Amino acid sequence: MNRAVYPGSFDPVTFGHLDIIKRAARRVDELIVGVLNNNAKIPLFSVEERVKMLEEVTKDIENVKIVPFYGLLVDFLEDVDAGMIVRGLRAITDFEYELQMAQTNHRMNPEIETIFLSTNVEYSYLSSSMVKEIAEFKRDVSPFVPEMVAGRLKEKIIKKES
Ligand code: COD
Repeated sequence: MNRAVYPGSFDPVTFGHLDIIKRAARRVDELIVGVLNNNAKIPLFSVEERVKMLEEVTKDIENVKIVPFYGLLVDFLEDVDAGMIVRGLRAITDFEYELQMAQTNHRMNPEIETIFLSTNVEYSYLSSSMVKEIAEFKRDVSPFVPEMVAGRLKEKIIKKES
């Protein structure tokens, strides 16, 4: 089976992520969206919340599975028996980090390849951190994230402030 992993923080999932998920899923038998659960980064949403949101927004794509992971990405790929990592490239600013990650992962396991999908121009400026900042200042985030995610962001910000 041609199985790939699209890993990320997805804190929260945006239209940019969703576009990469849909396009990657069309090219593999199974796409596993790996949701990072490492302690180093303190996310706004818990891993359970991020997984749930991803499950909801991908429910109509049959060959997509959402799985949380902890530790090294290469170990996760071995656990789920996948040989390919999918990443999205937005701009030159992504490139250095992405190349370093791809080469490190390949060095750790030469059987693993990373493929890059270029961002859809419509979403090239979009990042989860910007969406969170916009939401914190109570502006509308519906152009950037699915409606359900916009609702969860609103709830989360209200909870944080109370
Ligand atoms: N358009 C297209 N692609 C996009 C967009 C957009 N608007 N926004 C984001 N993306 C892409 C990103 O470029 C990335 O490819 C992916 O979507 C996920 O993005 P994020 O920001 O949610 O996830 P990251 O970049 O924080 O994920 C980092 C990992 C979790 C993959 C990384 O930290 C990791 O592998 N950690 C595990 C520990 C490990 O193995 N470390 C060694 C690695 S060398």
